[in-house]
Amino acid sequence: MRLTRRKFVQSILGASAAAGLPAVLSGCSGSPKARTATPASAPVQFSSSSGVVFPKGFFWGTATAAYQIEGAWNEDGKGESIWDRFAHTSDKIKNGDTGDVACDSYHRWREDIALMRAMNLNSYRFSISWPRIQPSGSGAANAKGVDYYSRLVDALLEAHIRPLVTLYHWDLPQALEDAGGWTNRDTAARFAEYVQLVAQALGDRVTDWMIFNEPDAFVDLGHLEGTHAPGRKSLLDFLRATHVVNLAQAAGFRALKAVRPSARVGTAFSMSACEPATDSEEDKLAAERAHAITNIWFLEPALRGRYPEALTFLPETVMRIKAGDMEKTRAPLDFIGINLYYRIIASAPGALERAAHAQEWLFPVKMDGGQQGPKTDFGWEVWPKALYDIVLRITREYNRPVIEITESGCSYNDGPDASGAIHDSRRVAYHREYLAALGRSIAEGADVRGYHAWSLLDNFEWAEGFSQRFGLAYVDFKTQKRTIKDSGHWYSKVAAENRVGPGL
Ligand code: IFM
Repeated sequence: MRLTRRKFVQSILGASAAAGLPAVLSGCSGSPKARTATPASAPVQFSSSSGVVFPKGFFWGTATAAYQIEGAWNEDGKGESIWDRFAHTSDKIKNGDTGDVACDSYHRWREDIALMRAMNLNSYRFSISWPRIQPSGSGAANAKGVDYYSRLVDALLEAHIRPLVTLYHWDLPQALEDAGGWTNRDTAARFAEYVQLVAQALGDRVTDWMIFNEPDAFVDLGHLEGTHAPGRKSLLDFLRATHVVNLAQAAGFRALKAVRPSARVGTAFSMSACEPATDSEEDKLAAERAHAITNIWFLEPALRGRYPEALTFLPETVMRIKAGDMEKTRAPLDFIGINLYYRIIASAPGALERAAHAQEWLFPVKMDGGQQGPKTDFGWEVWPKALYDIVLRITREYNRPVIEITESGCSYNDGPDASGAIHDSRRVAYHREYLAALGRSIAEGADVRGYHAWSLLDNFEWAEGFSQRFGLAYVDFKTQKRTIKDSGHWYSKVAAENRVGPGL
């Protein structure tokens, strides 16, 4: 996810250009962690010393995803997903980890709600596993799967926690992948049918929905880089899946609204502020192209019925765009979900690189991570200003939409000390500084309604298995014991007081 266009760029510029892109940029694709001697704590870019108060009714939440926490991979009639298949294939996931049990939240969801209550949270973003509802991707709903989510929703509402439901967080039914997956146009129709079933089952209680989580990530990592399920490595598949997913996003939107016209529907887009490496015109153009491919590749089709202007050279026939399709990709989202972790530094490739690949289809941009801020244990730069920049850019360019921060967080692998406490002060600093940056963007006019820390629990981090801990609560994966970390205790005060700043 994010910074994941490495292979796309590589395919176009060729291997020599891509050699300039450090592996660490492939984010959750399982890249090596570059621990550097940068400062240990989050940089203070926006002072919170006088206090940053959030708007009344602000949503304080955490986010999770079904495959990353539920486990119970083959219980109660659930079908196989592409992630089950991928994780069960050798050498795909670090240490051979799988999501078969994960955090066992399928059985321990009551404990997880208790954690959120203890943290004073009023919003919970979780995803629904499509193959739990439709084991083979079509046909009638599996009653036991529906019951699980129905009970979860009821218990959340009873705890005064808003359910914010993601309809697809990467676990496609394997049967649909066998029929071509996201490169097959029919998958968009199957997806709309699934959305309709879920809306009928939960729409009387769930009011806020997200169609997709990070479409750019699952399309890129799963179809071009091959580091995520279903593990394809093809530029053609990447382009074709892009278009089918854009059609599915709008088809899902319409299906939901048809069942529940008053539902509020968005998508969680992964975004990064894209900065030019220098002031040169070439690097500025590269930054615009990086923005187009990273941030609005799935947003422009929804809101404006087109692919981003900076990428107008895309071949329609290769993407299998049919006449009238771009009208079909339109979905007037009620809000924009932003998942943001870091920034991108974009630059134009040198003349030599360009000359060497002049015959290729040119997409001249190199993307690197910033190097000034401290790094998380995943090797991602901590750069709060990225959140401020992207929130204000989206606010300016999309007519001040309603925004929710649907994810932000950091992986630090601090474990319990002798007394069992987890002192993850770097995570506290991360969220404090990102929230201060967010507060400033709100003060400057952005309409931001909520912030969801990734994640409630340490969980299955895709190709990284259990090696990257993002949770506000620590999970002992042997016993499944949950312990709220210092960051979770801190976040509970932030949520209760609706502010960061002095003493917080
Ligand atoms: O764990 C992922 C999540 O599934 C999607 N957004 C980023 C997180 C951290 O990599």
